[in-house]
Amino acid sequence: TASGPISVTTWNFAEANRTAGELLSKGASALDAVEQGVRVEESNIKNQTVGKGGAPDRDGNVTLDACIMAPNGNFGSVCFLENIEHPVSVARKVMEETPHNMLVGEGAYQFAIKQGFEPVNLLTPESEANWKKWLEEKEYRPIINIENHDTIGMLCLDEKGDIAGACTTSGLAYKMRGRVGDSPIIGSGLFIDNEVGGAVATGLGEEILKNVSTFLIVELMRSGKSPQEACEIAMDRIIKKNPDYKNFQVAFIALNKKGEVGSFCIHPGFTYLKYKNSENTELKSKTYL
Ligand code: SD4
Repeated sequence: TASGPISVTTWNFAEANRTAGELLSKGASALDAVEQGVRVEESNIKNQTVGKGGAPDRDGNVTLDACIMAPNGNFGSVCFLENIEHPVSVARKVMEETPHNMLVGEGAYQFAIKQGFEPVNLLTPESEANWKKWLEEKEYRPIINIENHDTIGMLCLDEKGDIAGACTTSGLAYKMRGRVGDSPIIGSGLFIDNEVGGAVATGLGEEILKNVSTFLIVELMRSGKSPQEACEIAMDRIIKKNPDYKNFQVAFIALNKKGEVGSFCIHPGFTYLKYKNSENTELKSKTYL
């Protein structure tokens, strides 16, 4: 590609983005880079919104959602997956080793075990203690608190100019059992089109799902909008549809095939990372409020 390889990631997941960026500079494919990159956060037990250490649902079960999308338009996705540390890699296996593209719950778990993934306990003492504290009041409302919204979404453009993406999360803390958000849903949490670019979302999944936001962002880029303009127009849809927008956060990042990036969020506080030419730069998103 004219721009050279580039990796962009939601939030300040520096090690994840560097892992992907360094792989890309060594000639790795965008698909391998996004998978290896987001795996870093899936294993990071300090991150209470992804993988191991993720906050449980209100009954104390950690249930994970993830997807991965390839330059050829194929994708794999797992939802409501328990006791597996790397849902993104299970999602990739769903894409590559099955005739399907989504598996959920027990079926996804059994498939993972057959593929050689080890069962692990995802609930750490820290997230268990936080959940027990939550149980004292059991009050559920989506938390605007930006710290809660730290799903990892990553987009990579490789040396050949191909683009891929991945998104992985434990979803909203203390959600209902069985709840699935936008993150594993193609077109909502993540969308890639190798002719145009890609987009990922984080924040309140219910709002992102209603608007099929990342598909919209990619289609807007197809019709000539910059990644920044596309993110802003997609956010307008969310804001117009729900007058309660001050009470939730949504954030988008987008990358086009020229290597241009854009980002937009409702509440201040959302940052993202761009790795290019051996540099991992933290960027502040433009915000609506
Ligand atoms: C979800 N979008 O499950 C995710 C939540 C999120 O950091 O981004 N959390 O709705």
